[in-house]
Amino acid sequence: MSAIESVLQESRVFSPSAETVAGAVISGMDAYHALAAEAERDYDGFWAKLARETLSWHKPFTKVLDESNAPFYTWFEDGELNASYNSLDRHVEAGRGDRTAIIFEADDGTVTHVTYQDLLQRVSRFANALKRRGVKKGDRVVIYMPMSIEGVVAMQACARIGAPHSVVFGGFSSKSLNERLVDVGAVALVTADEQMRGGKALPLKRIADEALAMGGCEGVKSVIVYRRTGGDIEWHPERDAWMDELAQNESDRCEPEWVGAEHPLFVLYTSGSTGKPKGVQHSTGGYLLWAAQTMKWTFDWKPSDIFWCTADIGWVTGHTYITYGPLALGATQVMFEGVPTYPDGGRFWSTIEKHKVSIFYTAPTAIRSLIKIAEADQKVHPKSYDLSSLRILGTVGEPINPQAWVWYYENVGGSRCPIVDTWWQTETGGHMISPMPGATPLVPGSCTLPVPGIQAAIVDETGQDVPNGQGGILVIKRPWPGMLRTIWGDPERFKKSYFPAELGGKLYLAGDGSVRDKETGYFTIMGRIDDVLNVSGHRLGTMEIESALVANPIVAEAAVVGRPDETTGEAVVAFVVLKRPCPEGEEAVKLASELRAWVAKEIGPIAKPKDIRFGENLPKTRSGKIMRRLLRSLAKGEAITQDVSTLENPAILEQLAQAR
Ligand code: 6R9
Repeated sequence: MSAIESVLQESRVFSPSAETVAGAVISGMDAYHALAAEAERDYDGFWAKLARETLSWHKPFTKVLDESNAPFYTWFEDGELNASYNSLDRHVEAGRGDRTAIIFEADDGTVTHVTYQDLLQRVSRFANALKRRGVKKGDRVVIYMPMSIEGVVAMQACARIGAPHSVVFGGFSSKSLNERLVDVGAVALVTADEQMRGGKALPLKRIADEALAMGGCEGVKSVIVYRRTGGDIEWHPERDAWMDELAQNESDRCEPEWVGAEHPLFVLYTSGSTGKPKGVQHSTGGYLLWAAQTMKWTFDWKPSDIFWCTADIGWVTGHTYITYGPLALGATQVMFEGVPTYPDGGRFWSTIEKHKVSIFYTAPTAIRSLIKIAEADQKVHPKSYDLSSLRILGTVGEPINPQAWVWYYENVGGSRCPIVDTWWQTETGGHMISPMPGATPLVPGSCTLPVPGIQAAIVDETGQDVPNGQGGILVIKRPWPGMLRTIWGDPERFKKSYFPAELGGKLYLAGDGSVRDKETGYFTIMGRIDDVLNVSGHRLGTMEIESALVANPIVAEAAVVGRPDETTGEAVVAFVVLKRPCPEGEEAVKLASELRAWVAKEIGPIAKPKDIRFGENLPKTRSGKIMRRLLRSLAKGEAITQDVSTLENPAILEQLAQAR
């Protein structure tokens, strides 16, 4: 039975306990429905009230949603605020400066506590340092850093001076970093000498130097380096500066730059269905409201909680549920530098035990890989740790199969903690479809119902609603505060990608297929409907990987598809035609490993194909189109039952069935 079939047949229901319901932010389904009804009655009024309650405004807004230039919607447009003020100053001003903001757990287990007061001072110093190096409101700063307090400081300092940041995940290659520096037009780059993961030091500064040397980003005048390991690096004195040295000379006070609510807070690149990553641009006011409000609702967050989101700050989950959501609420959170398997597969569980984590948010891939390890070795099984501090669990990034869900529920949550399976995207800013832990009865594998106020629906190719029980295209029917505002530098692509004319131009197209349950109306996500793969919760464009492969001088042609994978959700399979005769035996194995390393260098290790298959050609229709559905079957090892009568070269199928 496939994962999707098993989700669709899932009928077990796990309802929150009376105790969980009683103290909850959204307490019971009636409360959930009441919020949704309130939003329905007065959409503007609903969000305006939350925006006033949840955020501190320097200048109050008088306008709420403006649809006059659709789909370039604006929210709270004439209001002014600062995201860093909302994340730090206001908690200190309210007398909560001594509260721990971040409990940093380093790769080697060293723990550092930072209070809100400390964090405010560090952010202010660094913001002053950026200003001294000429960074102004509206300038873009690229951040290429490890998981670190300094990473959060860099992001918050940019927000403080109104300079949109663009964080590039530390696993990306110099070429990917260069593309992003060029596209966003960065004036400064913040990086680290090295990063530590699983006991190993990995170079960041060296990759950053390479990226800058590739050209096109001469606007980058400053490279600011966080000293993480003290490892050897090259130094360009006219351009490079140490983060700690710069900050030492600065005042720990820095007046926040008040910006309009629509001022871009950040640009974050994500894969789309063409070769070029999209710079998803988020606003300050609407985004911050979304981060804080969903943190409160979906995680049922209370001041007494210790929150832990295991995502990296290089992804949207790290932006919303590390840098902005928790800090905007004044929460205490754990931030983790390392990997879940170092020093052993019990690292997540020992860290929960050590810091008494009460809300734990991670990815299905991590759970699936830890299940294998725990089942093989009882010592690192979650049952060998005291996890009684936990009260809520969450997942994000990809569908979770019911088996993994139930294991997580029983073994990590002790059959006590609701699991919030949160569906959302880089573009949505925060959670969109998710259970509310003190209300929604849970069905394993379903992300259940929309966040209050969100109108999610399933439509056909023409934009018409389809009945429950029938699969279709997932759309959002009304603009929401946390939505992306545009694609950096490419408003046309924004319109075409997310508000396509074929669906009428008014529906937000998420790019996922979904189905709603006939009785409950619960949503189940069936995966991407475009050429985007989801490997371990990371979005990868098939075209991006294909372009990387054909950039290799020996490659003539390449096609990339996904194949279901037990651990990573999907795996990358590449079909490659070389400019030389089709290799066989050891030669093929050697070339496949060279091409894998090539892709790692071009994009980053996460994009490495798991399988590479060589052929004299690719299966094509007579009009020259690559038949991807055939490639998908080949990748899965399925017998070809499809009609291949339109295929130009049927003999090729046998050759491509061999994996390397
Ligand atoms: C937050 C994040 C977005 C894509 C999205 C979908 C998949 C995310 C999911 C899920 C099933 C969930 N996705 N959450 N699929 N259930 N709970 O992951 O953003 O990196 O932009 O990826 O991830 O396919 O379209 P992003």
